[in-house]
Amino acid sequence: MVKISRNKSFRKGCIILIILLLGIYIALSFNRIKIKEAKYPLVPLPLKMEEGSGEFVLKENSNIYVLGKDLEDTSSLYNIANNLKALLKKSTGFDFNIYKEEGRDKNGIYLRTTSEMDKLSREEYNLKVNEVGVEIVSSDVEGVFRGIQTLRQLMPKEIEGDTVFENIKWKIPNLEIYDKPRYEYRGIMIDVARHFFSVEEIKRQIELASYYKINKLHLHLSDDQGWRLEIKKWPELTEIGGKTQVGGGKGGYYTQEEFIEIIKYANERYIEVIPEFDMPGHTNAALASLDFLNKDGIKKEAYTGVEVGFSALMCRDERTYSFVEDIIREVSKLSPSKYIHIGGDEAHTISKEDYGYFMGRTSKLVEKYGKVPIAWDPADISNDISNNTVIQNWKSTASNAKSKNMKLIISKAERCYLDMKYSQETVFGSTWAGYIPIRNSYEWDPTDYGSEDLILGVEAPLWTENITNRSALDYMIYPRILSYAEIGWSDKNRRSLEEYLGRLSLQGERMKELKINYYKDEKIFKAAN
Ligand code: TNX
Repeated sequence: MVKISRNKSFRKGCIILIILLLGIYIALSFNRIKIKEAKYPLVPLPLKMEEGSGEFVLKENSNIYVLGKDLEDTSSLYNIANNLKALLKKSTGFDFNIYKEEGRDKNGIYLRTTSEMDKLSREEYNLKVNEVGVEIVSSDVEGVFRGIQTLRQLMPKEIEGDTVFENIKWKIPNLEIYDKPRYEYRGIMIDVARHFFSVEEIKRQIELASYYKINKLHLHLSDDQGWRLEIKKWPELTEIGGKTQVGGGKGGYYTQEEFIEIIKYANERYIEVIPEFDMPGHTNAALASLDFLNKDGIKKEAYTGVEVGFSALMCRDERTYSFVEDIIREVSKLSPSKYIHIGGDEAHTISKEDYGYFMGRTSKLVEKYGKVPIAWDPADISNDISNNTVIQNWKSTASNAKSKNMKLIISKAERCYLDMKYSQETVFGSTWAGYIPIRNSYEWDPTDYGSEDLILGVEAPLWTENITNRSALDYMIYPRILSYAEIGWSDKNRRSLEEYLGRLSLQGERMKELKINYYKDEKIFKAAN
């Protein structure tokens, strides 16, 4: 008897143990990141790719050929060819000639635009590689530029280095790629208000982002802690508001000339710079610079903390609107972008009615100067806001925007905020929207948050309350921006985490050559460490 019951409880024990082990195994394998090895490091993933056999080898006697559908295109192609030549020279040591002539089946790289593709989108391109050479063709120079980034990623990783490598065969596999983006808006935002970043820092980020086909740079140019763009009509904004930042450092601002320099540099890389002035909240820097913006006519103290939501413009005072119009007038002249971002977030001390009224008037002022307004949610709750305003959706369900058929930029904090930590170990950033490890930055789709027809694209914002230098900027942006670049560009049905991580792991070697201080998640970047 005793023996039998012992046996029984032994068996019971075994079953419980097996169930327990199985549970642990399932839990572990669910959390384990699976990586499928990749052949090419292409990010974002192109729409179609057909591999051939053999390769083209770029040699000292190769050339670059450019031919546009008109003279203007030929000269723009010549400019991007010049940048390509400079890039190739650093690592190959070759000093290529650039010829403005047909380059089909000639030894080298042939860049061209054609009117036969006119009906296609500006960014759509074809890239062909055979034994003789490479050809990139598009309806627009912009598409050729996107194709060049693909070409760079097909070359040996050393091509991104800045010293000459002697013994490398500069080969490109024979293949054909046909590619175009899913969304027209694929952005990154840098908050230069909480901490200021120099023209050189911003240019570097532009250059790096363009490698991944990002096409918008949104600059958050004003907040409680700083005003960062010179406004000729109101020099106090930068003389006073430009001289602070979080923690009380020296701050800084862009002169109008410097701002134009950034725009030009970005445009040469087919990135549109979108200026934002955050209003009616997040305005302490303006309130500290100009007395007439204050109810009591007295300038506020400079603010260098990190609280949000306390400051406000007077929403029923005409002096506010003439000030807002001054800003919009000057900026619309300076900035070639289609858009002006007017903020609209966290105006916690303003009544819903006043807030709605402000967003209505300000959105229409933007339109008066020929621009399309962008505003953060909850600007869509305003009854008066122009329906052409694009809502940047970071927090709410944007249900008003959706019912009014307003376009959306998806920037959900829990998915897209580059200032969220990767994990508990991350030293910079914050956690209010949770941790965003690489997996979470990739495994989602914009249509989780709205219907495809309303979505203009994706943007990843980097808020800089505690991001103070280049190395921290790099660390928070890279490699997560590659996820957003791919989500914005590539076909939803062809994306999978496992496959992406294989390509990302190869990108680690490239980011190393590019001297990016990226977050080297050791589960993904074994080889590069
Ligand atoms: C919310 S996102 C803000 C910013 C902060 C950020 C910090 C948004 C429109 N407003 O003012 O910098 O959180 O993550």
